[in-house]
Amino acid sequence: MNRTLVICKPDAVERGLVGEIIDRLERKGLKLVAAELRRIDERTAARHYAEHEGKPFYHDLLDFITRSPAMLLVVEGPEDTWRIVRTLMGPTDPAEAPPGTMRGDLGTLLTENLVHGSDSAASAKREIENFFPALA
Ligand code: 3AN
Repeated sequence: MNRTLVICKPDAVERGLVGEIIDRLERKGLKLVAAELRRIDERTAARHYAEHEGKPFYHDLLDFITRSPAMLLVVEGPEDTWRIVRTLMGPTDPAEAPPGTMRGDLGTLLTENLVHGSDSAASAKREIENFFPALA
């Protein structure tokens, strides 16, 4: 089996969409192996978004992801589960996300796009270690 990290971001928790997001993951056939509502601390957020350090939106991104609790999930499925989750999420920009995807159905803003999913097997491993060291 194969695992990936999903974050229902603060906007999803604030809007009451966590159930909807988990429902879609579960109906697809993925299994929850960890779930925690947690306000992400600055250091964990900085490690998570290290690839964006120096970009113009970096500080807003950290402020957003740490502003209120997020629902952190580890989900399990077949090979390349990260790819299955990314397909369910849709593209980063909700304006380009097709209907049927989480971002296409539920969001309008690039800066508050509801969910994060690891973008490779290597990212999944690193991100699970960052948020759930006991699972690594
Ligand atoms: P994804 O969340 O699809 O993996 P990333 O990792 O490229 O996308 O971007 C992480 C987050 O950074 C996005 N969810 C978005 O909120 C923000 N972001 C990415 N690109 C931009 C941009 N050009 N302007 C503002 N925010 C951005």
